[in-house]
Amino acid sequence: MNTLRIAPIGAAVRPTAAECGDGRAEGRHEAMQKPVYVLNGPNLNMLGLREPHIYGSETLDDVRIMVEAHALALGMTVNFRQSNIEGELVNWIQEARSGASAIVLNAGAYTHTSIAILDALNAAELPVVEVHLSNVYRRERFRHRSFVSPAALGVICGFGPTGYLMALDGLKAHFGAAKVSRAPAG
Ligand code: DHK
Repeated sequence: MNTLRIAPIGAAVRPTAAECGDGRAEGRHEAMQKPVYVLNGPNLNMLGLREPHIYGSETLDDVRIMVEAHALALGMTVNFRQSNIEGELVNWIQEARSGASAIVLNAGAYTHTSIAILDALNAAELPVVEVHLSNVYRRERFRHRSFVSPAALGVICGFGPTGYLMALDGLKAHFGAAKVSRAPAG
């Protein structure tokens, strides 16, 4: 007979291979063992100083601390980085293909210009969540076009740093992390 094992929210319950039921589910679970790369593009190192009426008063370090704490609560790990250099972001996305389970990307202004980043994201073959602190659709027209969106599982904008946490929640749901699983009666 089987009993139902219910874990507290946030606690990681690891399904056995048999519990996974099929290879795809098992593969998804294994993928979650790797960190989520949280990548930030140009000028995001200026958060806190830069146009606070648009981007808020938190620094990028504040955002990193929030993201790391939220990931911990979800039973995930993150690798949080920022670069002003397009090629460095491309290199990190290439690295993520084997080193990450997913990518959360705020590509800053490269969102609106970079085919190189789009190509790298497509090559990475990972779930991608595009994040923007501001609601880009309430801003200039040139911010309405995104070269990241065609490669993204989802897009979050306008919620400030909370958007990064929402991205992790979305990935957690996407990977279907087991909160309820079956175990043999003891
Ligand atoms: C950040 C930027 O640096 C801008 O170039 C984007 C995005 C919007 C944000 O809202 O986080 O247009």
